[in-house]
Amino acid sequence: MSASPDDAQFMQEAIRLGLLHLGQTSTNPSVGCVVVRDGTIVGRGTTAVGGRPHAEPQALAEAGELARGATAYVTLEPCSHHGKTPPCADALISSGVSRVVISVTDPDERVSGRGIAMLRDAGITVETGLMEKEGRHSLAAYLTRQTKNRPYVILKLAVSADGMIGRKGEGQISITGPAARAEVQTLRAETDAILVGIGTAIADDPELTVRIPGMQARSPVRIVLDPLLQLPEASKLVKTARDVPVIVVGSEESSLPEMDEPGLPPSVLPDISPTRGEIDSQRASSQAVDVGTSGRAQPISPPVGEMPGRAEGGNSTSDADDTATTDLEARHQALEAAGVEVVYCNPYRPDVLLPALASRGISSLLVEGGAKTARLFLDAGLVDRILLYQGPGSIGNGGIETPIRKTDISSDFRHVGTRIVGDDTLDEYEREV
Ligand code: AOF
Ligand code: ZN
Repeated sequence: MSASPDDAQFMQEAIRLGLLHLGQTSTNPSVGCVVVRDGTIVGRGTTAVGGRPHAEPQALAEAGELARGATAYVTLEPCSHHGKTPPCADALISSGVSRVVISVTDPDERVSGRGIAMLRDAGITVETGLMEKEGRHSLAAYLTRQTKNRPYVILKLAVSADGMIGRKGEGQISITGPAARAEVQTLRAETDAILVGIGTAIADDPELTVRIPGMQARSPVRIVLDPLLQLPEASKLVKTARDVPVIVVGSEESSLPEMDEPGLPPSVLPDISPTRGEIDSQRASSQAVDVGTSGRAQPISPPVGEMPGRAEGGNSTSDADDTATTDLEARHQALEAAGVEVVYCNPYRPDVLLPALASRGISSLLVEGGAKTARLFLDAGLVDRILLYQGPGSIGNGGIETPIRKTDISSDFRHVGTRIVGDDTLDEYEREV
C-alpha cells in the first residue's frame, strides 16, 4: 500500500476518536473516522454512544460538500449491511470521497470484505491495513467477541514491593496510590463488566463502580463468582444492585467439573442483557444452548478448586442436601429481592462462563481479584491483557501472594512497556488480538 506519513497521522487521529467511546457502544465497536481534504481534517466521527449512528455518516455530515474528492480514514471497514442504519459504504460512495483508508477489516459476517468491495466497485481507491496493530488494539473488545465468542479479558493486579496483593483478614488495603486508582477507575468506565471472586467480595466489600464525577453512569456490570451464593446482603455490591447491575454466578449441579459430560455444549447464562449495550439477538440465541436460569438453586457439592472463606452464617457443606437446598434457595431469593441477578453456571470454568457473557453482549471484562480468580483465568489461558501495578510499600507478614510476577508471565504475552504512575509503576502485557 502507498501510505504516507500523513496517512499515518490521520489514521492515528481516527484511532484516537474511536477510543473516545470505548465501552459505551457495546456490542458495536467504537469506530473512528476522519475526512481529509487537501491535508486538512474537514470531518470527524466516532460511533455514537449506544452504537449508532456509525462513525462515517457523522464525519461525512460534518464535511458536507468538502467530502467530494476527499480521503476518508476509518479504523474499521465501513459496513455494507442494512442493519439498524443504512450501509456506511453507501454513505461514503454518495459523499463523493475518492479514497478510503481502512485500518482493520471487519470480521462481522454481514460485512467481512463486502464493504471494501462496494467501495472499489464504485471506483473508490481503497487501502487497508494502515496502522493495523494500533487499530486492532483500539477494537480489541469487539474483535475478540466477534472472532473468539468471548469478551476481551483484562487482568488487573496491584502488587506490593514484596509481591503481595493484600493481607489476610484485613479487607481492602491500599497498595497503589491515587494516580493508579484513578487510572483503574477510567479503565472500569471503558469496560462492559468487572469480575471478582466471592473471597474478594466478602473480604474487601468493594463497590466496583466508577466514581469519577460525571462518569458514574459508566459503571460496568459487576459479576461475582459465588458458587454457594454467599454474597452478604449487607455488602456494598448488594446494596447498590438496583443502581448498577450485579450478577452472581452460582454453581449449578450439572456444571460442577465432576458432573461434566465431555462433548456436551456448555451451559450459558440467560439471554437477557443487563448491560448498557445490547445483544445481537440472532447471535445470542444461536449460542444459547442451555439456559442455566434463575430459581433453580440446587444441592451443591463442595466447591472444586478452592474458593476463599465462607460468609458468616454460611451453610456447612456437610449439611444434609435438602437443608442445603432450602438454604441456597433462601439466599437466592434474598439476593434477587435485593435486585441481584442470580445465574447458574460453572464458576470454575472461565471457558464456559465467558461465551455466556459474550452472548449477553459483554465484549470486555476486567478481572479485579483476588489471587485465585486471577489464577483461574490465567490457567485457562483466557487473559488478553495484564496490568501489573506495583506499589512502593511492603505488606510483610500475613500477606497474600500475587498470583503472577513479572518473571513468570507466559511468553505468549508481549511486554508493552513500563510506566510510572504517581509513586507506582505499571507493567503492561498483551497478547495478540
Ligand atoms: C461502521 N462504522 O462506526 C461501526 C460499525 O447493528 P448495526 O446495524 O449498528 O451494525 C453493527 C455492525 O456494524 C457491527 O457488528 C460492525 O460490523 C459494524 N460497526 N461499522 O461502518 C461504525 N460501529
Ligand atoms: Zn456502518
